Amino acid sequence: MDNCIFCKIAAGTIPSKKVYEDEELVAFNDINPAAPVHFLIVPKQHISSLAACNESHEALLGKMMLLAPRLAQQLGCGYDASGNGDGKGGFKTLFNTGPDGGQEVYHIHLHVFGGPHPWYGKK
Ligand code: DGP
Repeated sequence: MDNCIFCKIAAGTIPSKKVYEDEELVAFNDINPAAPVHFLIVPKQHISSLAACNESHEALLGKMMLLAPRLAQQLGCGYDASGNGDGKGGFKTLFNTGPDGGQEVYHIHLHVFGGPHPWYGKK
């Protein structure tokens, strides 16, 4: 999409601090971080929001979700899921959807926040 900022970031025509890229997805640091670690996982394909997804997007959405713990681990806020909520670390994931959901950029993105607990929920 011509005037979509995340399409431009995905294409590399607008700079960003990328933390991951493959043929379908890109992840980059949020320009206005709400936590010590705050990145966005974004499909290169333009999809306006979670509400615009259908069955054809299941694999892509699953890939986005599974990338979150992997990148969180790499960026120092992973969580060892072999326990039962004990141990340390962890992160929060969020899709804002639509005006009442607080969505500002209409290209679907998964927020990933990490850092000490008081930072959580500020977005
Ligand atoms: P939201 O649509 O409310 O879920 O959040 C959009 C997020 O995108 C917001 O936290 C700020 C971030 N953002 C907006 N424009 C840019 C940009 O040009 N570069 C980067 N890295 N992040 C951006």
